[in-house]
Formats: sequence, C-alpha cells, structure tokens
Amino acid sequence: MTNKTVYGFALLFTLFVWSCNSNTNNSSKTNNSELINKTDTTELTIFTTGNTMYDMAFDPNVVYAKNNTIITINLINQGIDTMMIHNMVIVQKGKADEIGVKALRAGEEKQYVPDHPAVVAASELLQPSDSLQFSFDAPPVGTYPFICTFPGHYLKMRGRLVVE
Ligand SMILES: [Cu+2]
Repeated sequence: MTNKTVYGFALLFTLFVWSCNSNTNNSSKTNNSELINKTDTTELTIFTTGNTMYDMAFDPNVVYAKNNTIITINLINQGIDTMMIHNMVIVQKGKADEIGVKALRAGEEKQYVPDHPAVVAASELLQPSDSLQFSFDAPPVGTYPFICTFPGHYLKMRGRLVVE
C-alpha cells in the first residue's frame, strides 16, 4: 500500500465514523426531545367542597390539561364533616356511572377503585381537611369524566378533564 492509499482509507474511515456518529446524534436528539415532552407537566388544583351529601362537589368541575404531559393534581378537601371522604377517579368517556357502581363492589381495601380498563387514573382516599397530590401521564386528546367513588358520592361529585 502506498502512503496515498493508506491516507485514502483513513479518510474514508473517518467519514464513515463521522456519518455513524451524526446518525447516533440525530437519534439521541429525538430521544431527548421525547424525554423533554414527557417531563412537561400540567399542574391543576381542585377543591372538594361542601359538607353534606347535597352540596359536596368538585371545584372547578371542568379542568384543562395539555396533551403529552404529566398531569399533577393537587386535591384539597375543604369539607370538615366525617362523611366528606373523597377521591378523584378519572375514567373513559361514558364510563362514569359504570365505574361508580363497580367502585362499591371494589370496597374499601381497594379504596373504592375497581380494576377496570376504563379507569384512566385515580387518587387515594382523602380525609376531611386534608390534601394530596397525584400524577399520571395525560391520556390522548379528549374529554374524560371524573367522579368521587366514595360510597354515595359519584352521582353528585362529577367533573370533566379536557385534554387538548
Ligand atoms: Cu366524595
């Protein structure tokens, strides 16, 4: 091999390595941007208000979240009556009543959250005058009903999460 050929090979090899590297860089850039999107959060604060079976409610009862984010909900229970134990269960469209009924059968040991594919996300039970925070991946763009599944509450305590 002449020096020129060796130089030629070296150059080709360098170009080859460079092009491989640039491919790797491109793919890692894609991964990074996906990672960045997933760490974007939508933070929401929702109060549970009222002290009787007649006036208990979510406030606000319509909330908006950004697609492709992690939704963090601060749930603050303003109720002080001992029956004002609440949770927040987000479900697929049209499934609020079905999950509300199935929650009773799930019972207290399941925190009144049934194992069901229509459950998008659920908080733990929240005692009167207490607060909690829970997070979940935003579901695809759409409208998702949410309810409190503590016995006797789901017909009154309802709202909508709009992912846009
Ligand atoms: Cu409730």
